[in-house]
Amino acid sequence: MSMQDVIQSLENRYPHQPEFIQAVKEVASSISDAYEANSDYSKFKVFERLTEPDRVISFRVNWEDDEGNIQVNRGWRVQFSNAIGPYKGGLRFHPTVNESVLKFLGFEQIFKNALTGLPMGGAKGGSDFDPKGKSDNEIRRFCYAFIRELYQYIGKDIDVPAGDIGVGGREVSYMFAMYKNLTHEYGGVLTGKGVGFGGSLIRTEATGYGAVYFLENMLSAQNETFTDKRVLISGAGNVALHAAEKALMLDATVLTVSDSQGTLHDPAGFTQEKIDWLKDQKAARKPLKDYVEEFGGEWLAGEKPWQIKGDIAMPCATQNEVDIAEAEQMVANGIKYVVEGANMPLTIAAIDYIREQHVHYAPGKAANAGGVAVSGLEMSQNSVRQYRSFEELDVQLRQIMKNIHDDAARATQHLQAESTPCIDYMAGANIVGFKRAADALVAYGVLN
Ligand code: NDP
Ligand code: 2IT
Repeated sequence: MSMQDVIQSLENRYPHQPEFIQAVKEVASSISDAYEANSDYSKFKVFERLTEPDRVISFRVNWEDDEGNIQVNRGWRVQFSNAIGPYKGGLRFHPTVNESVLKFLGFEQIFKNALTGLPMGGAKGGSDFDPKGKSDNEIRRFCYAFIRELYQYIGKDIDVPAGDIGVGGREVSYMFAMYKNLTHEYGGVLTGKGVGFGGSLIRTEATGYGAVYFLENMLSAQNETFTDKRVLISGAGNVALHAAEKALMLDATVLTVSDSQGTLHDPAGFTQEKIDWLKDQKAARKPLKDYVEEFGGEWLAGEKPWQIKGDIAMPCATQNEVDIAEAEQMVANGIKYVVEGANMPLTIAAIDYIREQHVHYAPGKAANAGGVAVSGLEMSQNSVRQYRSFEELDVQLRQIMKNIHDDAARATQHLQAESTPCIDYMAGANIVGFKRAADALVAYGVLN
């Protein structure tokens, strides 16, 4: 079957999984030459195998709310591929979670994890549970109930979950506690645990910091620096606020963050004090717009950040948050670099448009791989039962992001068009990630 036939059969089989089909098409669009260059790939049906998860585990989660009512949610774990290491990827708790979203995320995770150079396969999981408006006790009871269902399918050498939207250190620690309680095993199993009982330093910061380290390499490839660059960030969660913090540390000016309610624009730029305030405000689940009373700036209710003029855009909220109209707005407002902190934040039409406009573009699977990379370092620290220092891990994270940048750039060097200064990181990341997983499948023969 050709890659096109595989996609057609996926579309026939999964007509209700648009996000998953979108992610497959995006990868397919850049790997066809690499695929055809190695006849083993079609002989061993590598594309067909990598686009069907090893398994999807779905389950019901019963939990009790503060009023004593029984609540019922759905939970999933998509174990996509363990070709190059144990299944690895985050858990998302958000009302929009469904099988399509988790399959797209699990599929992307295969290539992202391969890009880190660490031995990790791809997976994703989560629930349609909405943490918003829930008490701390309800969150704890939900996390316990979720892992009570999932624990039998995961393990430190089998499948290692972590956080994602709606799941941070607190939730991971509750789930780790329940896993430990049920299995009597202190092996690590989830990453992003609290520091002091197995968690790694810099895991919290790693995705946002890593995305900015990736950007640092993109800028230097164009002989540019962060100085005088205006950065627009969407999202105000873990990834967004740590991206803002690192961009500030490297001398950029960060003008916006946002959430599902609107955009916060501070023309004076965020300082560390302001970012610390934002972290506290989000942790307390209080509104972003209170910032204006504290520090000034403007609150744009219901708006996204792309109406503001800037040089660099970092979408760090969620999938498909930037469509073609917003991509046009970015270009019209002077954006020259788009770096995806979120997973698949741009629609295919938006990606096509900014690339046509010669905007430097880094796809999420390359730019946001810092989080899972440090998860990989947490796994190795857990295995040897030792901790590494913040400074040591920061150096490693920065080096991993440089390696991903350089590997992706090298993979497409021979295709570099003279008409554009842009490096094709999208094709590069897809080709490098795909080959690493595909070569393992060829070596295994018929098995996974
Ligand atoms: P958080 O839960 O910490 O923050 C999510 C942020 O995005 C919040 O500001 C939230 O706003 C906003 N958001 C979420 N969903 C929507 C939506 N449907 N519409 C508008 N805004 C939305 O999550 P993270 O920062 O961890 O994750 C952000 C992105 O980064 C995701 O795409 C995730 O997959 C990706 N990512 C995360 C990694 C990690 O290590 N955490 C690693 C690699 C990628 P509000 O609070 O109003 O809901
Ligand atoms: O999308 C991602 O890479 C994550 N949410 C982090 C996964 C992980 O296992 O650390």
